[in-house]
Amino acid sequence: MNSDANMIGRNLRIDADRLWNSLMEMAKIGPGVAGGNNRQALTDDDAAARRLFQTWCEAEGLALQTDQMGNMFARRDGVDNSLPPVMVGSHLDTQPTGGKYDGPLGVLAALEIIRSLNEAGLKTRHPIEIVNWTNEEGCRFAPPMMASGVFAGVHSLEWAYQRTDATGASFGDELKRIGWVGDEPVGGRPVAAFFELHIEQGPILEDSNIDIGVVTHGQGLNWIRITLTGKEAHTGSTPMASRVNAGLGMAQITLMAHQIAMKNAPRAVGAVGHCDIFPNSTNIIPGKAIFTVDFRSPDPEVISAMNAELQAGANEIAASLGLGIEIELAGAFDPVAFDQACIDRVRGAADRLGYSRMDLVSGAGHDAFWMSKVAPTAMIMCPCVGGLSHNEAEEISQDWAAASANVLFHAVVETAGLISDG
Ligand code: HGY
Ligand code: MN
Ligand code: MN
Repeated sequence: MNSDANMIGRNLRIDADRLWNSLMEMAKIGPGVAGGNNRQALTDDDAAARRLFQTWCEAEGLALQTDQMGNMFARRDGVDNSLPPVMVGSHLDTQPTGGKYDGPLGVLAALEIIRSLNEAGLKTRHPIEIVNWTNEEGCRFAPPMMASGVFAGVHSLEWAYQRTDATGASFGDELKRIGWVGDEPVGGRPVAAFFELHIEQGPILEDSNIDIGVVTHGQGLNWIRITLTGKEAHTGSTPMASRVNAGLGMAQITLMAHQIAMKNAPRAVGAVGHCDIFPNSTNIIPGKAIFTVDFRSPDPEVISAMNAELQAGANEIAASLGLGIEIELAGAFDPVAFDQACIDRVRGAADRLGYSRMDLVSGAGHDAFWMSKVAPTAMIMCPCVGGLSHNEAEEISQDWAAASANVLFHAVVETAGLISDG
């Protein structure tokens, strides 16, 4: 920030109560059954959340544009609109048993920045765009961070439209059904920088009693989807030796995936979170099992070695049980290193505001991972209670939300260039 702007910038703070109230208001849409949220991508609840976000943006005089993946861009003009925008945002879709803050904190803190700039009557040199990325979670339509992936040129629009959920509904059809297919092309335009605020979703910040996570890197991921085909038969009258049990194969491969992750810990993690078994009847030997192994590591070589070991072991298990096997890479992204200049702005903002900070590697994937391919990008994290996330009991404190939103505020306006003449 220049010296005058620094005077103004130094006193910039968001309105903590207004941010918290917006978070609680958004959390009313797509409630879970235990205090969290079930607002999965492209459901009617996702559509309702989009409409509420649109209403709030329009109340701040922002111009809303939507692209063909349903990504929403709410724009506040700068003094020089020939300059590329500084983008700031996250996602509003949640897991089926998600929390209130995973995603919405990043979108609504961005909105709070605009509300605070409007209140202060301040302008920026660059335009600022708040972003709501479609389908970050990837739980209904794999892979995760799908729409930011199309924006960054990692996936094609056609490929994304063809992805289907467990019922066979396609992404493209569902986006049309909820009425959020925008006119704008996806990506392919200059972005000055992208910042994302997100809860840590792990225990490090809280255990260290640190306010701000300065995310320098993010670990990579492989989602390996396995389909096993056996033979449905009676669980009572079929001799053990002649069973072709897809459920047994899934259990053995799930255990093997865990053992591979344990062998590579702490440099890697792994689990099976998704599994469907058919016909899922107590007295029928499962004829089919579809499940997904989630492997992650900051080291891409570790991920590919784990993947190779899993595939070799899974084929052996399938052969020993007489099962058919198909293996698909349902999601993948490499480890990411964020932009040093953006990271330095986050560090400087935390120091200027007097918050404690520490560098972090993100365990979870985020839209910022793909945005780092097309723009200078950095992430800010705040602690979460017990490090818990992807659980309806996910919780943060209002102070954590306010502190991290203030750091985001300063990093964004420093990048956008605050104009001191208001
Ligand atoms: O899976 C992830 O890391 C993110 O929550 N989509
Ligand atoms: Mn998230
Ligand atoms: Mn999530």
